[in-house]
Amino acid sequence: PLMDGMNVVGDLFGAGKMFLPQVVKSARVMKKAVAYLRPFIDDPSLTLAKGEGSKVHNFAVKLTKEKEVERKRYGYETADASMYEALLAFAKENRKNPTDAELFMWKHLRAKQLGKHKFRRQHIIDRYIVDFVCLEKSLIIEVDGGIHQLPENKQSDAQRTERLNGLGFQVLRFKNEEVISNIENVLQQIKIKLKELPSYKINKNEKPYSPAEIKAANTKPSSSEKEKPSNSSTFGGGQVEAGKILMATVKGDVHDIGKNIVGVVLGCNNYEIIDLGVMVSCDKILKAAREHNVDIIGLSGLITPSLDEMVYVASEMERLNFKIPLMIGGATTSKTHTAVKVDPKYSGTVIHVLDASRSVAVVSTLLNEDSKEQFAINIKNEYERLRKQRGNRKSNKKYLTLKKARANKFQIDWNNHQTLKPKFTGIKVFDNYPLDELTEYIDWTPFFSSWQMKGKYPAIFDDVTIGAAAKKLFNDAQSLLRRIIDEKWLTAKAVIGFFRANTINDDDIEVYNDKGKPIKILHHLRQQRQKAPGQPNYCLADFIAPKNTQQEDYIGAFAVTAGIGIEKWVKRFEEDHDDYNAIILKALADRLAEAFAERMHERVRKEFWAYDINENLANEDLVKEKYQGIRPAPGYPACPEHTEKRSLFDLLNVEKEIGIHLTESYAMYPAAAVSGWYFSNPAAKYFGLGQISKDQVKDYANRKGMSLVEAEKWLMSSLNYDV
Ligand code: B12
Repeated sequence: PLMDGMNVVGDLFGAGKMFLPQVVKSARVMKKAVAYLRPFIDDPSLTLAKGEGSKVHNFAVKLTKEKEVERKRYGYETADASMYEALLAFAKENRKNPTDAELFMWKHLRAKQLGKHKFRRQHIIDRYIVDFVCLEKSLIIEVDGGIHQLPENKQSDAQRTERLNGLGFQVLRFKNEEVISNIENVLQQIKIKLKELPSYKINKNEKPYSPAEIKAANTKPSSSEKEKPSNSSTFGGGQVEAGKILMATVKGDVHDIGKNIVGVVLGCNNYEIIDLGVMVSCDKILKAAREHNVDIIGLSGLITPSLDEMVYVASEMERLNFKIPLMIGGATTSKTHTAVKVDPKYSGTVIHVLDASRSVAVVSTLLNEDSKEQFAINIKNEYERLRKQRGNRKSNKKYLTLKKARANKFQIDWNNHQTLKPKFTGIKVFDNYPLDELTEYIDWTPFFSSWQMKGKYPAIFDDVTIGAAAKKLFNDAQSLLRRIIDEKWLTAKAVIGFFRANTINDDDIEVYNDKGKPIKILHHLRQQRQKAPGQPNYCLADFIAPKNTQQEDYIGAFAVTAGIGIEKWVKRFEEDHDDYNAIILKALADRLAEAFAERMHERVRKEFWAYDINENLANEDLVKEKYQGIRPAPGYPACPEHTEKRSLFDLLNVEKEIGIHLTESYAMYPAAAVSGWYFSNPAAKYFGLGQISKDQVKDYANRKGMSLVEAEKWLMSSLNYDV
């Protein structure tokens, strides 16, 4: 019953009737219960007195008896007895919060308006909650939102319909838009169906009837029932049998919120998750996959360098003769990259999965004996098509040569510009920054997107569909944030620095010590897309005075973290099977790190560089970047090349001063960390580099003393050509 409960949760999520935070929260209850019962399940010798059977057995017998009593008391005629309790709360919730289309439909079905037939809404049948049902006619009406149009959800809907058909119900499905815009036609179709179907009179005084009895009472079996007998194990995300999935964040990458969310969602659908954590080498992944005999490998990655590592894992899987499917996910991954770079390396199935809500349907199809072969062929074909399309693409984008792009650089009139010296040069360390000061700088919108809840904070609370769930999540996050601060769970540290600097060779920034001796060269990249007349081709170096202007200019740098000490608390939550709070904690640490970067930048503008001492912006304006100057971070669109973090870390002595480390892929550990540059010039603005041509990549490789191949590897996501 516990796993069934998890399946219900997974199913409601799949059907778009439950949101991610509720899923993860429910999984916590289930996981704790499973952990509690595990010793009894694993060891049947844990028995009561002789002859009484195992504790588990007795528990189960008692439960069944209680359920029998309840069954009579509640009279939940159509529900699976073991699931009724678990589903009731959701059914009530759904009734309270109908979608616009459901509400509209209900207006037309309620109070026996349609041919005097009684309809119920959000009714439990077997292990499902159906939108509307006329029990007398065994007719179910489902009103589907956009999520049902996804191929993977269409499949689980089909399985659900098959199951309900198997129980003797006919199912009519309508799209939200059809209901709203063409209700007459919808009602007409329902009327026709009602006429066709025989009646089964329900007598309130009869003993409660089971789904099987309903089925028997129907004279006309459904077409799918004739073809296939119902199979009760198809419940829960639609899988025929659950499997084992290995999940890992690849070598050099530290992010795991997305991976963990996917793990919980799959866990709710009966899959066993072998989670290897973060920064996992290919060797370790493949060894564990063999040891645990897993059915699928799932890789996660957040930054560009991880893409290459995924390609490597795929080629190693091929070399070592693996056959199991490989799933690719994470912020920086894409269907195109998976099709073009990863898929050709592995003859087994490779599939990109966009988010947690799609993962269940993908996994269930990949493992379903009936569907997996065809699905694998379809995916291979689709990716082949994508590769061809990409090969044939005739881009109408025009690129300038690097020389021409440089000639069209952004010009600042340096003769009429007075650069401003910061209040100090060199570095300044903030060892234990008060977290309380950071809370008002938190941008909450990304916190909700981590949980797949789209909408801007605070307007998200008014959203008719997700508002209530968002508010609950927010309240839970606020309570945890209070504890983090009061009980000093996390330590925030920062180091900032200002250095004399001038632009050299158009695109590089030379950094000097106080005596004017060059100590570092920062390498930047220039936009190469042909721009509309009058529009420059930007490079960050344009915002620093060129050396030949004789102007003494400055650049700033920062590295902040709010994640020091987090491991202990995450571990505690995880040991307590509490993914919900573990994920909230990590997401809060990320929010605090970003808030810290925001607050530090504000202090830089007002205090440390002091070029805008009178600035007075609300948090909203800060989020909208209404301030003077910018703080681009290596990896972000203006400077997408991650290895430049090495120079930044050297200048600020980050490792030693505040303990943030760079991995081999230039990810920062602790994960809740941000680092970047400060430009103070009023003309400095954020921009996206866009794609660049080979002439620039060659030039960049030269300037950095890298091979072309290496430069192409680091710049993979920014190339306008295939390698
Ligand atoms: C929040 C955020 C942060 C936070 C926290 C990041 C984190 N913990 O994940 C902070 C502020 C700390 C941060 C820092 C940085 N960030 Co950031 N960040 C983001 C942002 C806005 C959202 C990422 C996120 O948390 N999403 C929510 C989670 C739940 O989604 P997810 O991880 O993608 O997972 C979902 C799916 O991808 C999928 N999935 C994930 N894994 C798997 C695995 C499998 C098997 C399957 C099936 C599915 C699956 O399901 C998940 C749930 O639905 C993205 C932009 C974006 N819109 O994605 C940039 C982004 C990821 N960051 C970026 C960068 C560059 C950085 C920094 C390097 C900047 C810097 N110099 O400081 C640092 C690096 C930090 C470090 N430790 O190294 C870039 C990466 C670009 C690139 N190509 O490399 C992005 C894309 C922004 C951008 N547009 O440039 N970042």
